[in-house]
Amino acid sequence: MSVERTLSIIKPDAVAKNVTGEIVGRFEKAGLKVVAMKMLHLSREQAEGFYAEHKERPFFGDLVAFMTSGPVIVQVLEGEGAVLKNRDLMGATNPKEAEAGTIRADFAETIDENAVHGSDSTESAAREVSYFFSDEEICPRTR
Ligand code: RTP
Ligand code: MG
Repeated sequence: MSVERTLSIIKPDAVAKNVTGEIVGRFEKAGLKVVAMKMLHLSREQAEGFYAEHKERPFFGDLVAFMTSGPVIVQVLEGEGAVLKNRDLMGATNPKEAEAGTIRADFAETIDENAVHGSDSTESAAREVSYFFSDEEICPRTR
């Protein structure tokens, strides 16, 4: 497994619940390093562009409405196998099916408001990281 980068979004429900620190703590405890981080209130255009792959799905409108309902925290996480590691920490898309101890099991109740996003492959990670961050905004961790 090699050192990878992945994009994480702490979604509006988790920001509203005031659990962003606990969620970042889980990434850090698992050995992922934050190399970029910012808070944003996504515009409709930003949310639609980000989730463009889902634009034909029945839930697309609700997803965009939710993602623009309040601020989010977008982060680039770096580490060995970061993409899969983050997906494991997040748990299943539907919190009711998420394994105990995962972020979605602990902080989310519904599939529509499920606390976090994480890139699902290194290819999506590259696209998603550059969707939110310029090269100058990413800070390589030297220690
Ligand atoms: P994400 O992209 O947010 O990390 O979530 P994911 O990979 O686990 O799930 P994905 O299939 O990419 O879906 C993106 C988001 O759309 C909402 N969704 N709703 N009602 C539904 O059946 C449904 N399916 C997906 C979820 O909020 C999901 O995170
Ligand atoms: Mg996805």
